[in-house]
Amino acid sequence: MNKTFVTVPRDNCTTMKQITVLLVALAAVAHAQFPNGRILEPPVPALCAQRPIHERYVDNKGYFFSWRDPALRGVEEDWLSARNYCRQRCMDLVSLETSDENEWVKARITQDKVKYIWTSGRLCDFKGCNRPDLLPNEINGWFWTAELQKLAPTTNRQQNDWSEGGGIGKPQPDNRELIQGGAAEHCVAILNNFYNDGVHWHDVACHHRKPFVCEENDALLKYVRYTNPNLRV
Ligand SMILES: [Ca+2]
Repeated sequence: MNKTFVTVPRDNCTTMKQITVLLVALAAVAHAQFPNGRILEPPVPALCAQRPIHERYVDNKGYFFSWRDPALRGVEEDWLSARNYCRQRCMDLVSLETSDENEWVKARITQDKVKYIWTSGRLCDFKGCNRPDLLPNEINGWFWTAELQKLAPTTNRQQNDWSEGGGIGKPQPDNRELIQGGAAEHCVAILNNFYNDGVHWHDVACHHRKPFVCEENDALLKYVRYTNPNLRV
């Protein structure tokens, strides 16, 4: 059965006003997330027009698997760089909002024998994340950044795909690296049986480098089509 991995229905924004609001919101999120000067990149129309699509899902949305691109074979990126690669091409890191989409992506990771990938999942850990519905943060603060869509609470194990194992034998998200004196694990990766725990979601420190999966982003595509009416995007 296809389960939904988010807490509220997907927002199908259709007007340019809404898209503009979304882009402004994304920019604000970027500013808040990356005080070290790195930014969330805007789409590049020429790159959007040439975006490479490896496969399409049942909803016809295009997906890009970084390891299948000859130029990116063996290349691993940190979470923000991976997002920016996608975003410059009117895509974003993959958001797994339903169990069907999750299984579809996981099948490709398994088939291609990829160790792990970045998704767009992230913990809301910046200004504005003290909203009551996001608390306690480690349970209710996870969201798909590409769609600004909240994940189900981590305690609802039927509505997510967090691994039941990990580096210290605890269910994910376990913030293991922080507990062991390192960085906080605030980004969501899919690990391919890395801890003999199957193919499931893990919280991982965002500075780690991994291959990644991009998914076409409706808001970015609409924005670029609207602002570049003569470009075939
Ligand atoms: Ca973890």
